[in-house]
Amino acid sequence: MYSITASRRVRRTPFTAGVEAAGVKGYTVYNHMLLPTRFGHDFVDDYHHLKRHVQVWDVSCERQVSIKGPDTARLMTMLSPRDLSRMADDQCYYIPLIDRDGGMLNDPVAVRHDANHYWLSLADGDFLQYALGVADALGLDVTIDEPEVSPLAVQGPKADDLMARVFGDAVREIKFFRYKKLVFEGRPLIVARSGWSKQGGFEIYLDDPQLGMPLWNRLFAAGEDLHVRAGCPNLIERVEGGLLSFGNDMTRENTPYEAGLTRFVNSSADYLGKAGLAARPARKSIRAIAIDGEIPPCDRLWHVYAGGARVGQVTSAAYSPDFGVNAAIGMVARSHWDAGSKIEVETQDGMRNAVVQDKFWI
Ligand code: THG
Repeated sequence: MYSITASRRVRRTPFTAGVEAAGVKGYTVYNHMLLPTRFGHDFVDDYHHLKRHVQVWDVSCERQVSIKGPDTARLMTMLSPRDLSRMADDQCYYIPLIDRDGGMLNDPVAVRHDANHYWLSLADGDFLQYALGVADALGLDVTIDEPEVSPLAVQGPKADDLMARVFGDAVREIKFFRYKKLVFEGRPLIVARSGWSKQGGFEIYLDDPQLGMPLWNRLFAAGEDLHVRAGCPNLIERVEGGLLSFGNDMTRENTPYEAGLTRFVNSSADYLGKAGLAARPARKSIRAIAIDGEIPPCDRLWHVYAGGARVGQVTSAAYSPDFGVNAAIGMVARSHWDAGSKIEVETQDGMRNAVVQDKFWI
């Protein structure tokens, strides 16, 4: 296999030294930054550990786009089809961001500091440039930049116990997609109950790179008896949970409806993509798919067929040990999107029979 070469352009993070000392086995690049993909001897090893214990994830690549200033609310309202009008100052929202045709540009977690300051915790993509363009075209009074903020996720069933040892019992009171500012070495940090797994846990938004390794080391020292390990978003677990990967499972080609994010399209405002989106009723949609037989790594788009005609695609797939099935995320045309529909998936190792599911596994 090959390795990834870091550089100024493929950025290291405040935790990279810890990640390397923990024996990282694979990296990908996300928002021009290193993102670990594996620590154990295979994905299954990382998967079982995540579901049983607690892991610390360097997700610094979830870069923040900070939008600040008197016109922040106006810009946020223009960019997303999600109703932000009732969002509280300690709240996080998962929001689709769309272009004028309703095509998805990103699906960040929005973190609200106050009415005039948000962070968009981005998925892979250069959304900052689009936001700048919109703000300048509309003459909005906002400052848009990428602050020195690096999220560190603590995920797994023992996440509450580990976090309480480092940040105090206050962490236990944080509700889902809410945050508290909790002090580490004299510095208040945003600690949210969120993260890209279904195992529960937190994300710490570290805004001082100097504290990166002290925070990393403290979590590992505090969690020895909890079997804490370095980890990373796990392909198997996130496919079981139906957590979407922007750029893989949906792209600008797709609307939020097609991406299965209809519940986050509820703004009554005249956001930029409103008319475009209304003109594009979903003819295909995200589905959980169970694939028969043995499957190779899903490192490319797999076409989906029925009766010889193309009816969709599979974009993420992995064997799930807990459910004893090849779990997959795909997009399927209306004609075959009902649960129980039989389809065929073309992998690089050949055609496989598959069945559309009514829901994801967790
Ligand atoms: N946390 C933070 N930033 C992120 C991610 C994250 N940026 C990149 C990427 N992940 C953005 N994409 C997602 C996708 C799904 C979720 C969060 C970010 C998610 N979804 C939950 C679900 O679908 O069950 C909950 C959604 C809800 O109900 O609000 O968590 O993980 N900081």
